[in-house]
Amino acid sequence: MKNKLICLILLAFSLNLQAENGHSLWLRAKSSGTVNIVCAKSSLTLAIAKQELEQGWLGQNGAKIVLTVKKDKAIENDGYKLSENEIQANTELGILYGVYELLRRQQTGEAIIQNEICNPSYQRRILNHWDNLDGTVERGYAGLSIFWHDEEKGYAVTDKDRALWTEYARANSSIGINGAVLNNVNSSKLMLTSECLEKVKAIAEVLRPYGIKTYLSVKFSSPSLIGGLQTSDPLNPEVIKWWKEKANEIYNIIPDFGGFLIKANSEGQPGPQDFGRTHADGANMLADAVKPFGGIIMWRAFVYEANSNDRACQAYKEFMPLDGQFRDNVIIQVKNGPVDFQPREPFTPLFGAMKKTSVMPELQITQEYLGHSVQLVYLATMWEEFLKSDTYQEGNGSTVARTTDGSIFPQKYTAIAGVANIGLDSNWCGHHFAQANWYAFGRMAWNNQLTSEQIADEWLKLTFSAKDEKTTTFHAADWQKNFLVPVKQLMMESREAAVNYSMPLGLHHIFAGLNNTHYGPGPWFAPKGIRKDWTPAYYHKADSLGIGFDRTSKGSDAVSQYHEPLKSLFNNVETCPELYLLWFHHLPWDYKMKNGRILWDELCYTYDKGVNEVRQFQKTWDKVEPYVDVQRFSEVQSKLRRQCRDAQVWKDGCLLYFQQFSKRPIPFDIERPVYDLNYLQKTDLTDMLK
Ligand code: GCW
Repeated sequence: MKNKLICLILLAFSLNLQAENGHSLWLRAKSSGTVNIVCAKSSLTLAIAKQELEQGWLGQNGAKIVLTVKKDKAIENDGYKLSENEIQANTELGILYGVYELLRRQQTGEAIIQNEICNPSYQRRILNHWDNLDGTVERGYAGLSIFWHDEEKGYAVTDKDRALWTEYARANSSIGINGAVLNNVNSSKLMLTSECLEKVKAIAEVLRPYGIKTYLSVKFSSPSLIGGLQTSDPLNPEVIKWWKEKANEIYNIIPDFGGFLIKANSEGQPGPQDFGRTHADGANMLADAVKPFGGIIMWRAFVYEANSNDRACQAYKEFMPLDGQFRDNVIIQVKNGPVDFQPREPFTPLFGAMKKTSVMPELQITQEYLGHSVQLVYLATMWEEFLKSDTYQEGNGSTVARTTDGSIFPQKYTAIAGVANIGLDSNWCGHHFAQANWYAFGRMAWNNQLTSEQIADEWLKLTFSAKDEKTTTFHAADWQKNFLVPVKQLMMESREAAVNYSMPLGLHHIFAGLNNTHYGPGPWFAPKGIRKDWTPAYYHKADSLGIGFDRTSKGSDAVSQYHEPLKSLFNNVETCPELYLLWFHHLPWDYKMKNGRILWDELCYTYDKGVNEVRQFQKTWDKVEPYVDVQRFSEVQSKLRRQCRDAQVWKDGCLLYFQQFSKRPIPFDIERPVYDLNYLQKTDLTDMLK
């Protein structure tokens, strides 16, 4: 009996040791020896750099490392020159980035080449938090905001807050993120009140030593909403004065403040068009207010009108005529795709087309349309596809990456933004694998030529290290073969699987509409009186003749917004990549695909394939159990089970719904649906799928 008790205690103790809630992210290295750091300067940032080296050193025991802040023409911005025993940078922040890179290489085993120069692709690498001042997060699936709390706590700042922000800042800095927009683009008018700004100051103080600037989303109508003015017309002298004074007030308390992000005349938000002015009038007025302090304005191009015949055309139509009219400290922030962060879209045609205006990509890290924090979807493959898309605007090789990072156009400022997936959940992102998307965004923002595979490899090594407690007994080779290789493959296939089981062949925006969750299928959703472009039928256009959105020259002509050869390539059904087929074409159900199948059959096989892919992910994950701590293993396992149920619902819902139009059988060699369409149409899928 006594022995049994001791065993139980020991078991509980060892389980506790293995308890692993994922809070440490990819920052787990514990030094294996000492390091002798030589650094002539001292500052908060350099102190962090030294501390990181001491904590995470896996190099030679007792080795010397020199940190040198000294200008070198080859080093740009906060880049650095890396050697095994020296890091040189123009700035202290560059040293810190170099330290993180050195430690990463020590941990992953990637070679350190003598005097390698590493420069960032974008000057500003920014997270956009869609956090509301009441602590909720729009499209957040990882708990409440880490910055804002409910009214009861008001804007008070506690030590606990500061400790969490420090961890957040460290995580960002370790992957090169150097900016954070602290609040939702659907901004509260209270954001610019002095009380609220005091809190921003407190956050900025914590983020600063890690090289992270703070930015704010602002309401364009702030002068009338909180400033007591009659108007917010950007050409009105009182309004201009109000913004100048506000900028002054902000920079007085936050001298390194980054600037403003604005969602204007979009989804009901106020903007310059309310006063008969243009986006350029609005953006320039704000740009002038922050210019004396070195601030920038990120002006979003996410605009679409109710009742337009094609929402995908709108941003280009509104913004192209304004090319060249913006101040040099304005950057137009453009979502990767022309509709809205869908599982797959072609790139927004504004990239490369706006030649006299700075343009920055906006990616969505939070999985609004890709399974929230329930589904395992590694987004870096999608971002790689996007960044490497050739716009052809300045000849072959004018990729989105190169048209936005200053390689082709001489932009004064270059930037990239990612909508954050971070909340108060103990593992930060809701799903352990969603951390990989935060990580990948930072890494790609730093180096837009990195491959998604390289990043997955790094992230897995850092996050599920072969060197941690449970796996020390495994040889690295064994770990690589049985954990790294299969799990990396799972990650690499995960986004395509999500496309397959939700919106294959160019389908888009066919989500369940109930409660606006964007979770689960809803191609049928069409309540009376709703805006047409908020119903899936607007996008899939299924009818007895066929399915798909005709964006060819005979349809909405969205193709003409692309540069040749893309315009013709997309326009012609023979040459249009099948990945985008139903994005650009409305085709008959018996349209012949390249593999000889008819479109309807291909749709069925692709949905089915998606479901089977997730079933395979389950097997892969179950097999790696010996290599993963108990908690993370079972949490991921349970989420994969639900992902399978979700995928099944997607397949059944979409195929049974579209079958009403195609009037053809689901090919008999694939698994039959298991849900009734009726049932799916009546159910709130977010509840059902829980
Ligand atoms: O994708 C849509 C989202 C909205 C979001 C909007 C935007 C912040 O459904 O929740 O609002 O895009 O990007 O402005």
